[in-house]
Amino acid sequence: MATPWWRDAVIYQIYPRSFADGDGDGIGDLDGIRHRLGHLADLGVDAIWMSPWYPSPMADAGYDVADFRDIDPVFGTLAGAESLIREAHAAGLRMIVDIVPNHVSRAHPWFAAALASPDAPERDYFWFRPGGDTAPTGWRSEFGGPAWTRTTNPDGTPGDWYLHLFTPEQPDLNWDHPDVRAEFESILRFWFDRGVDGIRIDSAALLLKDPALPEVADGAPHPYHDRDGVHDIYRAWRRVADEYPGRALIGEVWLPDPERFANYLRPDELHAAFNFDFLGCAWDPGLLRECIDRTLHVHAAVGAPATWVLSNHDVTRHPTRYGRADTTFSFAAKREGVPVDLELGTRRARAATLLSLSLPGAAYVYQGEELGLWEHESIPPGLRQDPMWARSGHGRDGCRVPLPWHGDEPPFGFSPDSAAEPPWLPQPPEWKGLTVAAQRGDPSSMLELYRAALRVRRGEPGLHTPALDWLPAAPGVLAFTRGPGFACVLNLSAAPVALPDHDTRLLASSPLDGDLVPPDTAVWLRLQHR
Ligand code: TEU
Repeated sequence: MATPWWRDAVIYQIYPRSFADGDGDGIGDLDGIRHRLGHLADLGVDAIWMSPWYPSPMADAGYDVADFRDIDPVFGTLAGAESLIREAHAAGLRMIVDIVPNHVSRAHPWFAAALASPDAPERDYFWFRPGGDTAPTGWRSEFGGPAWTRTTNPDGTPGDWYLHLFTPEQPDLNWDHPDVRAEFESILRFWFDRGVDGIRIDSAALLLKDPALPEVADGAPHPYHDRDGVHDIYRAWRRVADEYPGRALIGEVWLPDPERFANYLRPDELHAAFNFDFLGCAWDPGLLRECIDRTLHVHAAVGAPATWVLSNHDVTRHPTRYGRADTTFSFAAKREGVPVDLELGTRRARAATLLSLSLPGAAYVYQGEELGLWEHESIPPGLRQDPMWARSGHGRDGCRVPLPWHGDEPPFGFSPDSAAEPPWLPQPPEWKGLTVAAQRGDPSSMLELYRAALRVRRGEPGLHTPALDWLPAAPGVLAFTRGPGFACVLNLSAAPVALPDHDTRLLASSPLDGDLVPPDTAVWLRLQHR
């Protein structure tokens, strides 16, 4: 039996606003992606995860969806998306679309109808509650600030409150309502019928709320995080996905408890989920080893593939994280302007690439990661777009800056030369040396490291099995085999270490010093057949 693709694919995340701009309005679009599909095929990834491309007022960069069955005109058309799916398939790339079930946009017809009259039946699709001058609960938005907003009735009088765990422009849906469940199963079929290979499920653990609306209290079941009933929803989604052979459901599940996380990956629920435990882990040998072992143990318990992710459109890019004293990531601790050694961070990012691409399971590449892009933290306040920044003082714009393709100055080929508008977020001029054109063919570049690693991974049988065996190693060194002939050695110590016996060096994240592996360097080896 061939291993299902989603068990060990390398999935490239496209953030459509920032990948490539085809029509010169400064915002990425489907034509831009179409023209750059060759970059992905050449890179050697297996699939694309497309962040939301649906009609949206863009209050949260598309994660505020007004219509799940169409494409926002700033990106293109539905017909354009359908042909892009076909073109991606023709290029050997699977396509994963992003579904946002926890909330919709204020512009969604359901919410517009709900606001039109206090007695509108659509109100039951949301969490409207009467209330005096105080909100129904003290719940906080994930972006900071209150999670409730009071409406104004058509006659101008203060109206009911409605719940939004993110921005007020993203009212939460009431997943206790059968129409809501039916609607999303129909949306899944809509995209599966158009050939998509997978669905990324946004904020998957937030869908159900305790109808009694209790306050969040320690020791008590959380009123809207990871409620047991959410699993009935994903069992139903799995039944839909199973109607379409070879499709996968991939959850965005931010949950610190590994066992509760694994519940989402039981055989009759989601196929996979993002491993934020690994993403947030410190660049530390002991902690990384524990994280890897914990990940493999938790996933094996439910028969799900592990996944390895270093960056995405919500977190500080890892070359920046790894260049700081605190190399971990959490939304709570996220800060800008903390001193960073980018040379060190990039060196560690190169080693982390070889680590994540040689661990058992699937791996993710966030656009720009293959270029070694770092977090742009000096975007002028006036140009900031992220609602999280507006509500909490720390935002995500810095990891969402349009990609540099070629040239010596912004817009670095992100837009056609005739572009009428600058990129929607400013690119740092220092990215001059990080363009695709500048890196292509340069053996020392991050791009060529990714291309080489993905080429080796594709052809290395050991990397397509669940096997991983730790090798004895010096303090501060992680070393493991994947099958009989392949090993990865990662030196996280402060001193060079000797390579274990081996037959061939396949790839190193940074130049070796003879037979010594310098600090913050990973090496892939072919072992002598034992
Ligand atoms: O992000 C979810 C997110 O931001 C997490 O903080 C989550 O809210 C929390 O940990 C609860 O589990 C997703 C998207 O990736 C992000 O871009 C969107 O802004 C957000 O959902 C709202 O759709």
